[in-house]
Amino acid sequence: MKPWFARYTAHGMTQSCLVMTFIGVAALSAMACAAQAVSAPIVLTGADRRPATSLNGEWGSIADPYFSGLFSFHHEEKKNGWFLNRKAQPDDPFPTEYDFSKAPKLKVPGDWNTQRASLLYYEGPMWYERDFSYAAKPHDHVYLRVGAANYRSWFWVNGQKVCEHEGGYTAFACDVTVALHDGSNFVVAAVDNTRHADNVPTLQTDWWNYGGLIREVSLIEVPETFIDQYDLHLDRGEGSVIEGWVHVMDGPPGEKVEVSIPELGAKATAITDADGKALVRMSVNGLQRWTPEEPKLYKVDLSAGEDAVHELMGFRTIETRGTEILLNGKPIFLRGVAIHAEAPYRTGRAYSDQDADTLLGWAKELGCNYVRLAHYPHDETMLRAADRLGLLVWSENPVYWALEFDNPKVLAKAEQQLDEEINTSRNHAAIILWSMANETPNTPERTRFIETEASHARSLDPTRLITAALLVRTEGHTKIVDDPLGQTLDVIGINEYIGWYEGHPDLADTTQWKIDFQKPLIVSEFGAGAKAGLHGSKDERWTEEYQAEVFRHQLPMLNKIPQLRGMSPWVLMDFRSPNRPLTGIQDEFNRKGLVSDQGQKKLAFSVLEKAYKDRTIGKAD
Ligand code: GCB
Repeated sequence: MKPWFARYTAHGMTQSCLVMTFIGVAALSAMACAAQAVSAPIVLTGADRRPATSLNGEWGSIADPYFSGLFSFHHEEKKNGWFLNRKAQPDDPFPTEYDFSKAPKLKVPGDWNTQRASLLYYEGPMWYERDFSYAAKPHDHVYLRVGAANYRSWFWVNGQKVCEHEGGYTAFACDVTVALHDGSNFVVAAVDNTRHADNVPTLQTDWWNYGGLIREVSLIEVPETFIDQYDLHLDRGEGSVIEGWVHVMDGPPGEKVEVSIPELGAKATAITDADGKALVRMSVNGLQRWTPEEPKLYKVDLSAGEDAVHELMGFRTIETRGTEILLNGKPIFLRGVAIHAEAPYRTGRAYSDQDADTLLGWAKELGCNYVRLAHYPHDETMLRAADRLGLLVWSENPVYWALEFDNPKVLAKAEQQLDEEINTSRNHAAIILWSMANETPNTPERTRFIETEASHARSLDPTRLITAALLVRTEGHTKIVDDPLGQTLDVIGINEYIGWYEGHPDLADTTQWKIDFQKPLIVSEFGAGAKAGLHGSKDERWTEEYQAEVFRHQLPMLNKIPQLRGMSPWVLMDFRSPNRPLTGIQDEFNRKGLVSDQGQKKLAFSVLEKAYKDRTIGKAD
């Protein structure tokens, strides 16, 4: 995501640029692109707190593996792309070959893979179209807000290109003001989930590459100058000051911004600077801090000129001291579980409040005060639910396994997604950790890449802790945590699979740990596969008994690590992954869930629940 001062950039390429990119024509004049540039998408903080016209529902859809809707190799002069009209027009020089109104429907939000059997494995471009009516209001700006579109997406309103976006798990908003008209309108989107080596994530992951408009889509109206982003948090130093900033888009400097928390009788005013940013400091008396036990949320009103946002926020501090993690100044142990954004009971991408409540409800039942939301930013419904339920959150950038770490374009993509993740969700009290990466190979290029990413994250948000899930080395019976990346992190995350990818569960009993960093350590993954309902001996892989046995040996081992400050076993619920083909057992699901995709709790669930509830794991807090 480009900063707000660089809205008009090559990021928003024109149709011709896009075609050229697609067919790989190198000799495209940069001038030609720039001349017709559309605005780059922006991040609208707290978009879900604004009144919106939902565009969720059924969209006409056409799978287009050759991207013919955009371009035909045989008819280079073809001008009538599928984005221009709802259906081929009579004056089209080519035969009528598409009609969105007759095309099969796809539900938005929702991945396409789990909506139609023939699309389960589909990877490629998909066209979407939907009609909507709009009553024009003079002076308003209108944004098309997309919760996430995996992986690349392009949008047209009434045939006019409005924006494009890369990155499958972050929200963005496209200015559609000039493309709209009074009355009937239509929006066309092309979403392409083709994997590429230089994408983030890259070619291989251990989750399903669910494609499509996977999160909510809506229209949001704002005044001509409006609040696009803000950050309000409790000052670490002084317990009774809320500080931060509010950014006003498209306004002249000197715009007055007001922030108030009526319940506390607190109010602050500030003036925007030349960049549109107003720094806020507000004394608060009698603030009840947000904690997992009492996740107190306050209504917070922000306003600037004619614009207003009504937030719901908690306030807490997070920091480290030596090997401790301090929440509100007090040491805390993170009793957690890792979660994919996989929909319970129906599979596919999770997107609804109900999905979030079910997943996080199971985490609460386990006795968790913390969740690792793996391996990409989850949607706002999860974060709102975590704020409400009192679950601390690890939020993750999809820098997963072996990216092209020596490719500056890949770094730019990772940073763009990080910008969008942080600017969308920085006001959630639940989030305490920004995770830069998962299980990346220890090479100098990788280390430089993630160091750059980490300093970027710190410059965007110095109030939270930076982490990453590292790989561990083994020498004999000793696990060694010495990845040089550890120097950059505030909290070390490590993944290990003793008893599953490595030896028998009792190998944990004799395992020693050598950790080269005097910092808090979170075991971000351990676990074992089990098919729900498959019972047998504790030595028989894939049985619930075997999985429970892995937990029984892991927990005492982990308890001996002096600087252990949390854990998030892998994983709360079984999830689809093409890496897991074992017929009759996996059937293309990663079966390391403590709960099956159909909600059956496995034996290991109660082993972990008991340890968390009896506080036999971790230091008491
Ligand atoms: C890992 C990965 C996770 C996989 C898991 C597994 O280390 O971080 O994405 O799903 O192992 O099940 O192998």
